[in-house]
Amino acid sequence: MTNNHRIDRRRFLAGAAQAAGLLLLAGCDNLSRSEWFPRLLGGAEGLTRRAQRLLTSRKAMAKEYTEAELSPVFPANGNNDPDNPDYQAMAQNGFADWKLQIGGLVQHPASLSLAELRALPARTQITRHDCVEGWSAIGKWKGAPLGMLLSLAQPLPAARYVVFHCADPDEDDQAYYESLDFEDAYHPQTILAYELNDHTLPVAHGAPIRLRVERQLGYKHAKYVMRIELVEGFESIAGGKGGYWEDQGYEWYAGI
Ligand SMILES: Nc1nc2c(c(=O)[nH]1)N[C@H]1C(S)=C(S)[C@@H](COP(=O)(O)O)O[C@H]1N2
Ligand SMILES: [Mo]
Repeated sequence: MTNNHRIDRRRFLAGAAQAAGLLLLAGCDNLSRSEWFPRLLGGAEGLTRRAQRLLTSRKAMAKEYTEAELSPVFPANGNNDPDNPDYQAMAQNGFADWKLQIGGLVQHPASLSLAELRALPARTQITRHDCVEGWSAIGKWKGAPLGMLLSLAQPLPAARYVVFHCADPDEDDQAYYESLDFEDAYHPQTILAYELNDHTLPVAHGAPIRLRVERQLGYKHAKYVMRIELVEGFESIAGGKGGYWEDQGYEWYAGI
């Protein structure tokens, strides 16, 4: 790691103390954006009723549940133990050497250890996970709000999507990846979770961190996130459709 990179990281972390304030700033961004939402909806000449519902519902919070409603068992699905020697070595070591990279179209690229992520203000939420394969489970997730990390990294004006690169390759060595637009990336319930049901996130569920994006289907919730990249478009990444399953024909916006 270059010295420059270290300095960047220190500056990045110094900002963490102001994270709550920055979150408010991010909120303001959303507010100013929400100024044109009502106008858009008010003069909805070109908009169908269905499109209006889509716009308004994307602002909504996903339902949250109580401890009493937690599923007795939360199934693990998809890859549950990445076939990747680098990942296996980090897991052996309790992810002490793991670092989350944040880069691409940002002012302040950063790399954060698990301890550093855990030191940031956290959000805890009990939500229902819905997999397209036909099962659901209610779990309690704790993690760092993605919006806060993005505010610290400061996306450049050209950035439009947040891409999550994962550790697990499939049989054809195709890496799992996912992407969100800023609407979902800055949503308060979008977090990088490092705990499930009050325990350190197990490998089967995406250790050391996995995305929770609560108003979308299971496959959007990238596990084993290694690197976050801000991009203008995702056409040039893998199959070009913005995600591992999207490249095989699934919807990019998998709203529930
Ligand atoms: N990296 C990675 N993320 C992934 C998957 C995967 O195979 N690899 N599967 C997805 C699917 S289809 C679902 S339903 C959820 C399952 O999360 P869980 O194992 O915690 O239940 O993870 C999603 N994220
Ligand atoms: Mo799924």
